Amino acid sequence: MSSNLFTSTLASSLRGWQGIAARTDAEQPEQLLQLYEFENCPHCRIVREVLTELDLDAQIFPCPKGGQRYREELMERGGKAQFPYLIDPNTGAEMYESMDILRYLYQQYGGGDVPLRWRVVPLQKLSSTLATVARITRGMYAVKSRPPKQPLELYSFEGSPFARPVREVLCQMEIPYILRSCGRSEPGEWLPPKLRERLGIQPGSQLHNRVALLEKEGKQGIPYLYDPNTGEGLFESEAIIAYLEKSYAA
Ligand SMILES: N[C@@H](CCC(=O)N[C@@H](CS)C(=O)NCC(=O)O)C(=O)O
Repeated sequence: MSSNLFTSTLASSLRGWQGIAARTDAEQPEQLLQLYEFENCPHCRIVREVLTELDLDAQIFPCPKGGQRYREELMERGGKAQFPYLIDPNTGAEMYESMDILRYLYQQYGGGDVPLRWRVVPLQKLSSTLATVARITRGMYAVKSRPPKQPLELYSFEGSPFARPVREVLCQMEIPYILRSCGRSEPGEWLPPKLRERLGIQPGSQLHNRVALLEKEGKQGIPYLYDPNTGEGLFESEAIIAYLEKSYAA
């Protein structure tokens, strides 16, 4: 196992594997939520975990430290460079503060009740900070890149050790993308994909993005990146990262 995958697995473990299970009963907004964030920010991670749990898609505007593309935009809009910042065009709500965003998302799209585990805020923040430490500077600082014309699309769930390195590279390169939430809602999805294939198990997820991915590509591997600028669709984190570097590195 590479050190990248090892520390990514460690980060997911430190979070107690939150940001994997998804509910099937949450309401879907008509217009995409918008999130200004960066990948290795402990507060942003909490919001992304809730997006996975509520099966919500979002347009991500990556704001790594030293970034030029979206930090300025947020400064103008919200008045300060603090992350995360959520915009909900469906209701006109906009806000800083991860815990306010979390409560808002549960209220608006999750039936109102905030699960008990989110009441122990200091513990949640501590373990998210430890997960950040585990990734050191990955997904933290901007690198030079060429902006795509249209945002990319990433099928991902927050706790995936394989999807995280892809999100980190998108973040560092300040590449905007539509996060297509693809958590797990069926017991069979917790089996490793290769074992699943060998046993002939098709978990039969009802989550809209997993259904769409199966229809489009014939399988449900996560992460999956689609680039509307070139028409390319790729599975496998290493192949996706190589593609991003080839296509968008300055
Ligand atoms: N209480 C806030 C704290 C947010 C916060 O401190 N975010 C850090 C990133 S982890 C930040 O915005 N730092 C400024 C920067 O990165 O420029 C929350 O929970 O959202």
